[in-house]
Amino acid sequence: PQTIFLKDYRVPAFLVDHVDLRFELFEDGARVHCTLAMRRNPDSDSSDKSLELDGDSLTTLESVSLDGNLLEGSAYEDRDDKLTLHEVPDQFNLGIVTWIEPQNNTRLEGLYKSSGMFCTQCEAEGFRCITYFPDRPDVMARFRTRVEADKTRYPILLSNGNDVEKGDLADGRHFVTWEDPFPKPCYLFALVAGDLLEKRDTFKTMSGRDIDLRMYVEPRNAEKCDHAMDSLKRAMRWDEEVYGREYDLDIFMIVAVDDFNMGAMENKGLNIFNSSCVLASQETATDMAFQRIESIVAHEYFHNWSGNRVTCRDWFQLSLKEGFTVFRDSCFSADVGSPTVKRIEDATMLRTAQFAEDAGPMAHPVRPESYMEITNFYTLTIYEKGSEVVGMIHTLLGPDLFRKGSDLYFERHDGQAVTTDDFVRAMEDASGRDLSQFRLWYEQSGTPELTVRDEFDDSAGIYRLTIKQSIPDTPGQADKKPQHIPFAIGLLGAEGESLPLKLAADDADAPTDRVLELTDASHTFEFHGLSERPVPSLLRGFSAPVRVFYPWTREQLTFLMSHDSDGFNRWDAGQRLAVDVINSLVSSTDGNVDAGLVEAYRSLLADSSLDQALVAKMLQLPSEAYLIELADQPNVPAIHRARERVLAHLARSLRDELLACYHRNTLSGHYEVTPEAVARRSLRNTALAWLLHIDDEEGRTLATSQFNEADNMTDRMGALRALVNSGYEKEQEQALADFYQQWKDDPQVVEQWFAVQSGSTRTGGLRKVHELMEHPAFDWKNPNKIRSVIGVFAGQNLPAFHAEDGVGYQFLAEQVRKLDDSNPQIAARLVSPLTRWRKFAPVHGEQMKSALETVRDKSGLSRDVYEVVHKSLA
Ligand code: B3K
Ligand code: ZN
Repeated sequence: PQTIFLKDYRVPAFLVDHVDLRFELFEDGARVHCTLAMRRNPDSDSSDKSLELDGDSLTTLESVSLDGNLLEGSAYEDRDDKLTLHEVPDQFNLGIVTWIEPQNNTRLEGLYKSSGMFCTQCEAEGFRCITYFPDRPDVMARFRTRVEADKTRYPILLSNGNDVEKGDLADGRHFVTWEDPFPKPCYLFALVAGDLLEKRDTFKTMSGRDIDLRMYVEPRNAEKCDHAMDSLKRAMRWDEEVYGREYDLDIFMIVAVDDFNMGAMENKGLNIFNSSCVLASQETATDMAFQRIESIVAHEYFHNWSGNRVTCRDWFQLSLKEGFTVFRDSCFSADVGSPTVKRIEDATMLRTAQFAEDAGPMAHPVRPESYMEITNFYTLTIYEKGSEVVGMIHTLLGPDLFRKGSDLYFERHDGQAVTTDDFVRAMEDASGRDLSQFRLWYEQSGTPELTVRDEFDDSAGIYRLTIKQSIPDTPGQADKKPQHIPFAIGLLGAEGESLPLKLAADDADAPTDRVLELTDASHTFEFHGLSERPVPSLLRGFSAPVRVFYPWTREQLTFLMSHDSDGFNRWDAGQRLAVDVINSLVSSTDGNVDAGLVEAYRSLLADSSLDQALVAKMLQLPSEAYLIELADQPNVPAIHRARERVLAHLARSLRDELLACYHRNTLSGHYEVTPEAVARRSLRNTALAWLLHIDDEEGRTLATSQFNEADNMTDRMGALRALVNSGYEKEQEQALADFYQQWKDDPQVVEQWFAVQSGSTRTGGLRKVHELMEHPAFDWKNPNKIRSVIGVFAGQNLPAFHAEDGVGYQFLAEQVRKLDDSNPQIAARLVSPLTRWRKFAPVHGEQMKSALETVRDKSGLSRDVYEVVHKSLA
């Protein structure tokens, strides 16, 4: 496969002003009539007379016509996924008719079928699987789409924009024509045809326009739409209030489909969602799912401005829309929920998974320089680190200047396809700040490391903080320049009070919170007027996506855990303490669990005056994945055992407190997804999980009755998970069987049932995974099922995946080889745990590597998997 480079970007030679599409949908295929109004791009310096269009997996090219005249085969060439017309005028209408087979499309890109309905996924390069087209985001056109299909099977026919015409046709068929007034790149095109139930609502915009909100779902999901609809309305209001952005079409539609490669897609006016990311009822979805749905619905809606009205010039600029939109949805979730908890969740994800990506063979900058397959670059780096980068601009500018910057960005670039640099320039122009060094965040890959040292000058009352930064080498990048890093800090006095941060002796009203700006490899800051050595609170609120090294003592961490005024850092101190305690047990089998940790958790459990949402987070021990990420040559089974020992010791020592916590947090009244209720359910389920971890009899009774009586999925799943991870085999089997019996007709619940088993380190070994894959509900064509069985096994069941004999690795490689034939995009995602082979001790690393080699050696490997495997073995 070919590598595509950012430096080779050229403006398109031809533009498309208008696209006229007519789809004839049948059971054995679809005929696509496409007419493009094209003209030479005045900004292009190419003098080439020929025209080249992209195509992929198009079964038959039926005809090509120019300005209404059918072309002879000699006038064009149809080869290697390109359609080349040898000579075209400066302006013309091009007609293309293709025949495609959506019913055989297992890649789920372009037009395909999911549970009997037709649907599309065009980002990034799926439109070329529908017809020949200049498939690149900087070609923006107005679309008119006529969809024709059998009226009984497909009563609902949807596309982007407004429906302008509909009617009946011969043979029981009908049609609807849609017109989208906004020019858009073809990756935002969408079509849906099916027998779907329609749910309606309305939204009045800030200028008083009434928007028709419609959700389309399969009839069996009728009762699962309210949460998404409410989330949508909250997101629409929030975008008006916080960014001044109003919705622009008259209709906004959401469709749920079961077979979908990712979470959702922001097609103009017609968002398509993976069912699991949009459908929810209290009986079938957990609190976590409710929150995820709210944030994804908001994310896709926010794309209407950050992505659709202003889009990307090329796919290297992907983070322009994704980083910014993730930042927007994170702020939204923080505003409607608990800001500290949201920050903890985002930082956890970043530190566990994005830092790992940055340290692995696929490391790339937020704005990559090259790729083979763009689908492989929908990564945590583009999304989450990209969001952190926008967040740092927000921190550096402050909310008012940031808003001025975003206003300028939208005004300046509305209707354009632009670059991350255009975004940063708008922020600079609106604020007057120089972000030239800051731009390195887009260009350099790798996670910056900050080493912090301090000293206290008793006689002068000065506390000195020295911060050194360095960025590790990553593939293709060495000797990096220092970056511009906002480093938020505070200092605590002996009583836990926040001390003023006087950067000069005469700094009268010094704040107790400051953002230090690091720009050089080393900085020393002096804080004056201190009577004793303070305890530093570093990188408050996780103000930058960096690693911080400071020689904390356990006393300091315990102190910060109970006194830091920054909620995030309180949590972080607890995590660092737990990491330290667990790691000290990794190498020794007879060491004791630090009593300080037990006491710290005891006071967390006892103090009901604390923010319970924060306590719920603080009680979660660092995950195995995070411990592995922190370690050099991690010994996975040893890490697992050490963490389990700490958990068991905590559970035994705190049994009474856990039982009290369980009962104190039993909720009465109807189910609500407020931060408080979520926190209480989470605390209660954590307490239960800990009790079952040590096979506590009373815990078992509580778990079985909670399982049987729960009126919501959070509690039912909490009890099921606790049982599955306990030694109570009889109860666990009964619960699993009952659960399946009750929910076997609901795919979203069956996915959770799969995941709880394949992710369990107690019962979910490889044998269990094989058993689940034989289960009638498992489906190789459905990405959610693959993720919930195979993905969860390799990503969460770490001791089993990293089993000594290497069978976990071989198993994964085998599944990737198999999946590569039907769905390369999912196969390339699935292989990722193997790509970190260099991180592990040779006994494991070599086995992982040879598993990867078996994937590499498969004949006919897709471009997707090829890129990941070859880069990992290079
Ligand atoms: N933009 C889509 C992701 C498309 C992924 C294509 N492989 C969803 C989102 O980020 O909102
Ligand atoms: Zn997005």
